[in-house]
Amino acid sequence: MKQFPKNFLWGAATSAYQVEGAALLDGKKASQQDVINEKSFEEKGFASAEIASDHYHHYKEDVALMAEMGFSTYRFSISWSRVFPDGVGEVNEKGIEFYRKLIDELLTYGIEPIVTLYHYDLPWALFEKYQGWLDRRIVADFEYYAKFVINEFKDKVKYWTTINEQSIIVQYWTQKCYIPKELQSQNQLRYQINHHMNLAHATACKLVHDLVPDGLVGAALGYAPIYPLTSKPEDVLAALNAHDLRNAFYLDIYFKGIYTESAMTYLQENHLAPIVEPGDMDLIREGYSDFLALNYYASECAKACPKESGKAIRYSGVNLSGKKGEISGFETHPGFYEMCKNPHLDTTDWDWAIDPFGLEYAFRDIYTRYNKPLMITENGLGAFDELTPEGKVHDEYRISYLRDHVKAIKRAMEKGVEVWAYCPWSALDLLSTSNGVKKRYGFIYVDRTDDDPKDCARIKKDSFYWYQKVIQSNGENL
Ligand code: BGP
Repeated sequence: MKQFPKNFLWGAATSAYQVEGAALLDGKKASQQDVINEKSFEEKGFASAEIASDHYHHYKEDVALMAEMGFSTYRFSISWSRVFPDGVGEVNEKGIEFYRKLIDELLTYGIEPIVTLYHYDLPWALFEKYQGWLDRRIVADFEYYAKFVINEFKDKVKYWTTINEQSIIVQYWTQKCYIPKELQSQNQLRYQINHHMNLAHATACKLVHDLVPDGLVGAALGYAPIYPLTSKPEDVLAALNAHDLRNAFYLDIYFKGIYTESAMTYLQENHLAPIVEPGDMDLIREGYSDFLALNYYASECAKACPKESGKAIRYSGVNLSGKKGEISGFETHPGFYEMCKNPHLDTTDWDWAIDPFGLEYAFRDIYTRYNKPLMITENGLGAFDELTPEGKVHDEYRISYLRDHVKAIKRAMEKGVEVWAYCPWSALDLLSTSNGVKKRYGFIYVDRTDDDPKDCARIKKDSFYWYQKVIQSNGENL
């Protein structure tokens, strides 16, 4: 079997609001995630982002644990409202200082930072000013923020990812963005937000190319390959339609600087297409990507949905309970496709299909279409972990999930796909975007519950020791 290259980057990922806590400390002001998660704490009992995993106070301990696992990289995001509490204007010295210390700590251990500029946490001040991503003015303010951060770390950070998971933001927009109630039925705005993000992404790519010596930049895309439910031609075509709107619609922007024709045509016919102004596509083309960072958890499945079905347009449902089968529905675009459950795959407790072959398939397919290097910036299994009275977490299910996905990467590499890094989600337990802290992903257990932050003590799970061996053997000992 092909070996992982010597300089392959092994690590894991987190995002600022999900792990840091200190939501209103040392000059940081609220982000939209502080507001969204406060509400979900009140309504659903999921932890808020106020303390999260308290990484802000535990970062030294956390980086030491990463080093103990053998990490050669760590993918994390910078909180915009920690650096610029009002989105623009005066920098918050204490805020930027936190990231200076974090990055220096990583570099001391020889851990290469992969920095994400934006992971769902828009400064609330910019929502109040002009409704954030709903308004084009956001692009200039994002540029202001990105330019500062890139300049600040240009000598220490080589790998940059711009915006996390535009595809997922379109699907789950009220979770990932604050959308006022009265606008929530206006689905065109999903694609308008996405268009503004395309402009912001391109702007950040240009900044990295201009400012960072040897800098490399790309988006971190939430990606699921889409299988047809059956081999009936209409289902196969539906899967292609779903691919075009859910995947190619982003990849074509990043690598070809165009909107996918079939997807755009569908959106135009249904009055969903974004307003594109003169010059926008030039900017998008200039802001090319060097690589694609892929967040891969699951594959998806689609079937035909005739226009005459009488169904309405709807977007992805979510499973809030953690009981298999309780997902609240599937994305439907009559006349184009309807997403559905894949009967051949087992799922997590939150109904995410477990499918290592899907990763191999995605890598092969993307590499053939775009021929750009790939990295994994998220991949993992959300589970109800149990802390035993002896203080252990036996997460064999997570080891098995990760092992199968590393094998899938290896198989893709054997077929020529260039892969730079593997950063599973997540380095340590953190606040889920949709299910509180009881849904855990980390190699390191964080001792807290949704309603009690306790002391957030760190405990090494069985997967911690497994991953340590994987890294030590450069992916040989699985
Ligand atoms: C991705 C996000 C992450 C992360 C992960 C798991 O979509 O980039 O922020 O949380 O999914 O999802 P969840 O937290 O909903 O389980």
